[in-house]
Amino acid sequence: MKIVVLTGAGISAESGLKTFRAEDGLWEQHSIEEVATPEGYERNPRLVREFYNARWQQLGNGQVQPNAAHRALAELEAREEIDLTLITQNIDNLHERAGSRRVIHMHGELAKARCPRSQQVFPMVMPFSADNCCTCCIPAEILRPHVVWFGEMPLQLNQIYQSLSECDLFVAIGTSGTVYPAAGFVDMASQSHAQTLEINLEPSEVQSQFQYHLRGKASEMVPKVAH
Ligand code: BJW
Repeated sequence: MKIVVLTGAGISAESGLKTFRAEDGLWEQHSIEEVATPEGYERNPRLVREFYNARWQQLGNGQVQPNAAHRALAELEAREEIDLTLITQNIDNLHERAGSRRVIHMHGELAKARCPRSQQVFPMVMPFSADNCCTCCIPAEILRPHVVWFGEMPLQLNQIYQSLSECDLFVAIGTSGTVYPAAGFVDMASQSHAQTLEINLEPSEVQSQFQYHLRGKASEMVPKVAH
């Protein structure tokens, strides 16, 4: 059975990471234009670096651990009869830390940095600063976070579209369905005659496009469905 799972910030919420659009979420303290666009980075790179450094610090402080939902997806991947494509919009590494081996990070990864000129990706030695430079260009460029901001192209889309066109089941977990192209995946999966299931605390913006819904916490719902 071919399953495509799309995860969003909600799956990491119970691990202690903030979602974006909750009342006390990441966007409450920052405007999207400030920290999630290439223009914002150009205007104030220091602020953007601080935003990602703070998130890195939180992730690495030992208190943030994968939860039961991350673990259930790792166990699902290990099952022989299941061909799982796990796509995450999250830049944290909680899926990998739970044991998932093949994760598509369509919006990038907090633990990596990228040369803005050559696009070469480097493992990041945190924190981000104006001193972190690439080794691929002369003169060396200041590395930017390896994340996908608004207006930029998400990563590994060809592979994602291929798996959506072939899947039997599409499951979205903990995502508000406000950001495209990810919010459009349910439509693509439906067109490929896949069954579709949304697991979320509240109805997402695209909930009407799903056949099945489970309302509740990912850490409770995902293990129930996956076992
Ligand atoms: C729980 C829970 C618990 C809580 N259990 N649930 C139409 C088509 C195509 C594109 C566009 C379009 N219209 C506009 C666009 C452009 C734009 C866009 O979508 N804008 C919207 C504002 C409308 N998109 C882009 O620019 C993208 N690029 C692009 O489109 O390129 C061109 C292209 C064209 C055509 C095809 C393909 C490409 C790029 C988008 C980049 C988004 N980047 C960010 C930042 C990443 C780095 C970082 O982390 O800092 O990605 S923004 C932010 O939003 C982040 C997230 O990945 C993303 C989605 O957020 P998510 O995960 O859904 O979080 P929340 O907070 O919104 O929701 C959490 C949910 O969990 C809630 O519903 C809770 O209820 C729930 N929850 N606790 C279960 N315990």
